[in-house]
Formats: sequence, structure tokens, C-alpha cells
Amino acid sequence: MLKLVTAGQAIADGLVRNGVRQIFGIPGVHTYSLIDALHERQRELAYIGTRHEQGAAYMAYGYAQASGRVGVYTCVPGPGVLNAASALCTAYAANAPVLCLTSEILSHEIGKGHGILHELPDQLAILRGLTKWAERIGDPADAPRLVARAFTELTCGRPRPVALECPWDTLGQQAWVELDVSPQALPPAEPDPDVIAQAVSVIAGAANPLIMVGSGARHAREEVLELAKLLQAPVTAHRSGRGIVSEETPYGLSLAAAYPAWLATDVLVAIGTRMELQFIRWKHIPQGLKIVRIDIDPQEIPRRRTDIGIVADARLGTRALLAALAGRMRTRASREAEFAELKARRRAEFAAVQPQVAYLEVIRAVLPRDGFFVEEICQAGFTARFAFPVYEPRTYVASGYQDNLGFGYMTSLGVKVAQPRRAVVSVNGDGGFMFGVQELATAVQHRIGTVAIVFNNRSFGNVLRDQQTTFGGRFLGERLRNPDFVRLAESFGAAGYRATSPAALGPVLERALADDVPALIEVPIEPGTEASPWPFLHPA
Ligand SMILES: Cc1ncc(C[n+]2csc(CCOP(=O)(O)OP(=O)(O)O)c2C)c(N)n1
Ligand SMILES: [Mg+2]
Repeated sequence: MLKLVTAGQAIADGLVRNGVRQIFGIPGVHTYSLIDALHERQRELAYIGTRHEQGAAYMAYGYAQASGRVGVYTCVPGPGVLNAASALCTAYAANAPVLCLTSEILSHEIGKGHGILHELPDQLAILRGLTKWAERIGDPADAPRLVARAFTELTCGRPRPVALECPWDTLGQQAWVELDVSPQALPPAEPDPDVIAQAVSVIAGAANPLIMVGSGARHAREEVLELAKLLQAPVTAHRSGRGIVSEETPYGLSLAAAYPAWLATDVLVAIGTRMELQFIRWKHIPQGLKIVRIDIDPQEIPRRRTDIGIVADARLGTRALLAALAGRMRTRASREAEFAELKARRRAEFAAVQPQVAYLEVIRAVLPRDGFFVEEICQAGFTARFAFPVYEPRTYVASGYQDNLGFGYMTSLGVKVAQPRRAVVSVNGDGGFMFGVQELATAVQHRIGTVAIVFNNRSFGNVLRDQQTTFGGRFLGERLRNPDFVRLAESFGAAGYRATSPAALGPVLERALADDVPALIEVPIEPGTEASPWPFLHPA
């Protein structure tokens, strides 16, 4: 049935129809008609206004990462779009379904170069360069179809961000619009049985298989564990795949524990992963290695050397492998004790990365099993990639291959909005935390009870170490003069604490999590005193 609505109203309706319940953003004249339509639907669509577009987009990212649902943010065109761009490229890097909803200058001005408010030479080209798919809604009647298409892109195949822009005047323009348009639901890709048969002949003969999982396998935890048990193979992950196989089971290995196993690997079974660990971090490729991959993105497979590439959904592909292997394999002798010994040995070795490991042990002991740990590009964050055990998929939140300083605190707020009943801790350096410090105001205003731990070494500590060790102590731009973090938090209306040792952090973190209000815990560290985590991340 046709209805007389504005493009803004048609977009809001499309969001509701596609299951959106939460939006983050900052309004401006170009988006007023959209914001007004969201106001009209506010019983269905909650809106959190942020202090910077970067914050809105990172919150949408955290929301998507924590829940698997689509994270949505709105921003004005031009500088608003660009302010949010680092979060959009993070969503791209980490395969997160994030929708950027923005506007454009007046439709008859696009491409003229008159230089009017918020104009970019070619905004749509920029959005296309940052996303899987981006389109302009040029007519209110097209809005339902384009919103539906956005959700098809967001929910089918490889999840990655998308963007929609609708010019200022079009957003407020009325037309008779058919609102009842559903996204096309493409079934998940099934594997080719011939390719499965080839994979099975490689895998069945493996003496030392290793399973590597990435974010693409997060919904396949039962299947991956079953494959690990069948093959008696360890399972490892770099960042986004962590927790798919819990590190509490003998089969779940941190990247540090997996490295010695990797050196003797003869068959790598890589599921939903780009294999960054193997090709970029570990670099060394064992002689005679065969690589079997399952990936939903056919374009991903030829990017790295692959012997058998299975284009399929991770769960369907792994199930097909299990079914085909069932008849082919004899029961293998248990390697559980061997894996446990390997893990204990590596834990003893990386215990040298102090004081980070001691702090991480305290955080792991206090954070509930299903609590979220949001890392940052800092000494504790780098160390966490191998020294902080993860038990559940999605609970370790990182920034994919971007490693972009500052994403963590803002992202953690979106995580908490998506999972309000679960504990959320972000682990920040003093440098990175200040990239998103303004969102303390958002946390307090909207009662988003995350705990930010800020390791204050009064420096961009990683830069300081690099300049010390690689550039002969020629320091530049590494020292930071910081505010008093406890008083800073309090001035926003958040709880502020200071913990000067791992033992002191435990009770403070317990209390902060129990209170479930926005909190910051400063941990002072002497500059230059943290042991380098890099030998464990780049062992070669
Ligand atoms: C957006 C962005 N800018 C700059 C960098 C380079 N960089 C990587 S680590 C780092 C220092 C981080 O300092 P801090 O957050 O205080 O953590 P610390 O290393 O001191 O623990 C910098 C500047 C980056 N990764 N991303
Ligand atoms: Mg620092």
C-alpha cells in the first residue's frame, strides 16, 4: 500500500522493518528530516547522541561486534562522514555489519563544486572506498528498496559495513512510497562436495594439523571443536576468532601456545580467517605445508597461497568436512595432555612480559566468563592477545587489522549498549584513551556502565620503546602530559579510581563492575618500564 511520507520517514520505517532497535549519532541541518523521522519512531528506535561522530561510529561498531546485529550511526555529510571514517575502516577490517546513514548537500548542487556547507568533491566515492557497498537515495520512492538492499549486503555473505546517503532536500521531500519491501535473504553458501572430497583426502592424512579460526567462524563453535577432537588438532586464533574454542579446553591455544605447534604443522585448516597470524606475524611457513580453507568470500581465497579453497559458510563447510571425514578416519590417540603441557610451558615463558601479565591475570580473575574485554593499541592490549585467555566468542573485541589507536573506549560503550547485563572492561593506554575521552560524557548521560582501565605511562609507550631501541634514543612526539585521570572522570560524573599494583586493581575492579556505572581506573606505570610483548607476537 502506498503511503505519503518523506524520504527520512521511509528510511526510519526501513530501519524498523529490518530489526534495528538502536542508533548512535549526531544531528545537523542536513539530517534534520531524518532525525525528525527517528523522533517519530522513538518507541521502536532508541537514539544515543554522542560527542563526536567518531564516537557514534565506534559505538555502532562495538554494538555490532558484541551482538552480531547491525550497528547503525547517523552523521552529517562532509566533515561528519570523515570524522567517523576511522571507525568505518575498522568495521571493514573486522568484518562488522555497520550501517552509516548520512546526507548530502542539496541534490541540485551535487557535483557543481560551488563550495557549499559540508560539500566534499565526491562523498559517494569516499563512502564506496570505505565500505562493501554504498548508494545514494535520490528519490523518496527508492528509499525502501535501497534500505532493504543495504540489509541484504549487511547480513549476507561476508559481513562488512555499508553506507547510504540521502541529500538534504530529498530527506524532507514527500512522495507516495511503497514501504513494504523486504531484504533479499540469500541462503548461506553450501560447499561443493567435490572440493570437500579433495579437502578430506588432504586432512585425513595429516600428522600435525592445526586449525586457525577467524571472525567468520564465530557461529561455528560446536563444529570447530568437534573437528579439533576428531583430528586431535589444536585450534588457535589471532584476535576476532578468539573464544570460538575456549582456552579452558585443551584444544583452545593462544597464539603464543600455538606458535611451536605451527612450526611442525603439515596441514593448516583455516576457517573464516585471512591467516594474518601465519603470513604476516609468524611469517615462517613450514616445509611441505598444505592449506585447506573455508571462506564465505570467494575473493578472499586467492589472496593467499591455498591448496584447497572451500567457498562456504563456516558452519556448513565445517559440517560437510566432519561428515565426509567420519567414514575416513580412525580414532586418534588423545593429544590433550600434550596441548596442556604446551600451554603451561608458554604461559611460564610469557610470564616475563611484566607488569602487563600480572594486571591481565587480575582482570581475567575478576571479569565474568562471558564478560567483554575490549583491547586497545597499548602495552596491556598487545600482551592480552596472547596472555588474556578468552572463553566465549565475541567477548574479545579488537579492531581487526587496523590497530587504530583510540578505538577501544568508544567501542566498549557500544558493546555495553548491546549487552547491558554483561560486564564490559576496556583496557587503554593513556594515549589511546584520550582519543575518545569526550565520550565519558555520553557514558554518564546514558548510564552506560563500562569500566575503562587506563594504563598511564605518560607516553605513547610503544613509540617510546621503538625510538629507544631502533632509533638510538632520538625521541620525538612520544611524551604525554596528562590530566589527573581520577579527577577527570569525576568531573564528567563518572567514578574515578587509582590502582597502583595488580593486587590493588582486583578489589577496585570488582567494585566498579558491581556498581555498573561509568568508571575509570587509572593504573600509573613508570615510562619505559613495560616489557616488550612483541617477541611473542612476531617471533621470527
Ligand atoms: C590511529 C593511530 N594513530 C597512531 C598509531 C601509532 N601508535 C601505535 S601504538 C602508539 C602509542 C600508544 O600509546 P598509549 O595508548 O599510551 O599506549 P602505550 O603504548 O603507552 O601502552 C601509537 C601512537 C596507531 N596505531 N593508530
Ligand atoms: Mg601510554
